Amino acid sequence: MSRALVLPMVSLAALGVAAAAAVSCSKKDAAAPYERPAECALAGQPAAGARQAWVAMHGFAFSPDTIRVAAGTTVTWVNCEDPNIDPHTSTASGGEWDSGYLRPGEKYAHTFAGAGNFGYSCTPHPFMRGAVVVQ
Ligand SMILES: [Cu+2]
Repeated sequence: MSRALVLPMVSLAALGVAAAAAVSCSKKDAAAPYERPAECALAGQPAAGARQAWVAMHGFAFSPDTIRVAAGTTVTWVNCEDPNIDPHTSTASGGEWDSGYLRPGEKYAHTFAGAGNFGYSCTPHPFMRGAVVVQ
């Protein structure tokens, strides 16, 4: 924390100002260090028989962009971007699910009960496209 923020923190009102400043400041000044979710390392095609799968949102892309799962699998999207990157969504083209905005570090899970080929994209970045193939 910078020296300039120490004095205003003596009053509760100034604490609120300091908190607001922390939200918008750069990584090195953030109060708590950002930790990339552990699930980012799990993104990929699930092993046979798995009922959990993870898709990373990273570099303005879904990884893997097409994931193949068995019916009954829960797919979790996790935003693995650096903390200063805009939020992403996982939004089904057919309306089956919509994560809403996921900030870096946030997750959204959807369970696929039946077979199908489900395309999806990121609402604010329509060039981010993916598919879940449920067999
Ligand atoms: Cu996006």
